[in-house]
Amino acid sequence: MRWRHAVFAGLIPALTALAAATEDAGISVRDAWVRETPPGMAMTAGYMVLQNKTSRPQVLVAARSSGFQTITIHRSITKQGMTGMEHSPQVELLPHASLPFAPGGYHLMLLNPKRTLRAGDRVDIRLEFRGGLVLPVAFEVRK
Ligand SMILES: [Cu+2]
Repeated sequence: MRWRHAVFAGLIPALTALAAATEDAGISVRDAWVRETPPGMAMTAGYMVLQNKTSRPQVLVAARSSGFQTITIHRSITKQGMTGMEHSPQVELLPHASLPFAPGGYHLMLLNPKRTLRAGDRVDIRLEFRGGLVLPVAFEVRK
């Protein structure tokens, strides 16, 4: 029986790699928007609904855009009646689940926009996931 185990041990990693390749497109984003910035405002926030259509967890690890100096992933939290924000180095999406980035919760913190953002403008942001998947998303600027 020992040789059979050896065969299975060799097969399983190959099957896993195949599944990863076909499921990589299984993350979608909807309702992506960025809050309008008053002139001189050095930061704003981006919101969206992420949906993981795959059967594996997916992990958002970074967001980048040529329109901002820096983008970090934040979460608004309330502790002992005080509201603040904390940096989230990564956000895990559970299999077959959606996760909202919304006021009062997760958001993309967008620092130092290179131009004033007005309602109706479009902002392109690339979302980077663990494993190398990059998802370009067009965010609409809203009031
Ligand atoms: Cu923030």
